[in-house]
Amino acid sequence: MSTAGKIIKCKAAVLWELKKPFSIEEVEVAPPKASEVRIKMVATGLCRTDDHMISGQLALPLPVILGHEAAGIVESIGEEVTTVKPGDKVILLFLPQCGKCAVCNHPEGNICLKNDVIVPRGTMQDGTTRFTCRGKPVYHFFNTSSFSEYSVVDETSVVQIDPASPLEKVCLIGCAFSTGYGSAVNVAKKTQVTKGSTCAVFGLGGVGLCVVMGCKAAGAARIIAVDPNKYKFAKAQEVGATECISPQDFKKPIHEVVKEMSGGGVDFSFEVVGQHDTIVSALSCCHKAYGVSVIIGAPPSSEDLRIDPTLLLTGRTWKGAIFGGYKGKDSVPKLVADFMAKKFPLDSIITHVLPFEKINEGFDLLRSGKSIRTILTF
Ligand code: PAD
Ligand code: ZN
Ligand code: ZN
Repeated sequence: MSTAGKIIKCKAAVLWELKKPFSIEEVEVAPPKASEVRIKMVATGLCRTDDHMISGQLALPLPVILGHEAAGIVESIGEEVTTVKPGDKVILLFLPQCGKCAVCNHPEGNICLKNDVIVPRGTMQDGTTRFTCRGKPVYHFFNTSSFSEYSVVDETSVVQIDPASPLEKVCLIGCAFSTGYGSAVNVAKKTQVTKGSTCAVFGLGGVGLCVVMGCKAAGAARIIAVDPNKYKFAKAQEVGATECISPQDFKKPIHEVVKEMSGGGVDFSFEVVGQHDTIVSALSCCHKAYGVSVIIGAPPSSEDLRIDPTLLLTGRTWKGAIFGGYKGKDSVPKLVADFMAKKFPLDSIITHVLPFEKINEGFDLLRSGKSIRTILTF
């Protein structure tokens, strides 16, 4: 490869300030260090988590290159890299799997201790960045930074996938699909949705719709979908929701409505919005004796949530999951294989495909509730 070992100049969407549009800039992308991989991006999805970063709901250092739901092709690798090689089709992993830490070595759990998600530093493992723009270092995001034509990630944050897979679709396995689907079928055995159960899903964005798919795949008999934006209902029904309701259509609190609909409380509930009120509603609407509620939406950081402990005392289980509980290096290639075997659809949640330069338009669509997932292609 002629670019290996050299700085690559390319276009990236840089966020200089919170709550401002991205500016498309020329950036310099340094070659990968020993345990790193440089990737030519092919497709990236726009996720609400990126938007939480833009709005400041989650904290991170600036200027930054966001983006974490992506697929691309390996351009070059550092000398210690063994699991991918130039030319491989890959998915980026916003949750790494180092294979060495206590979490990676435990059968449950996926928050590898090498992650840059819980308290983002915005750097590579060695504390430095590979991006420069206008002479200034630019921070990484979740060790993925896919809103750039080229990005450098640690080897633990990338995995090879089937060379036949369509990258502009399977990029969704890098976040929305795995997060939503895995939350239903995989988030620890105890909370796995059971056959014939009743589920409630709060929030029908790209992630919430994949929770609906997961509930259906696990054999749920009823899936009650909740969202104030009724535009989302048709898609929810298409992927398996049996009833769709808007909180705005009822005078009483939505958890009371769901409890009544399910004869005392649902077996499983999922919060896929990222707000405190919906986190509490989701917990409250699951059955007081055996209900399980899973938090998926990313709530505002460093704010306390108050709940009545009686909600748990009576027997409810309250859980959370990032990336659907999947260990990325192990699971993502299998999920891509399942997609190739037509075990689940991804087309249903892709409503828009735009060229990378139209990234600000893509986020406007997300914020106005007019899109489910927008894919940017490079
Ligand atoms: P999205 O914005 O596409 O979807 C959110 C949906 O919630 C929209 O359809 C809204 O209309 C709906 N909504 C808003 N208010 C309410 C309400 N009061 N009741 C019910 N629904 C409501 O986002 P997304 O699907 O990309 O992401 C959803 C959340 O999940 C978001 O907080 C994101 O940061 C988080 C997320 N978490 C993980 C993880 O690993 N845990 C991964 C990806 C995204
Ligand atoms: Zn995401
Ligand atoms: Zn690890």
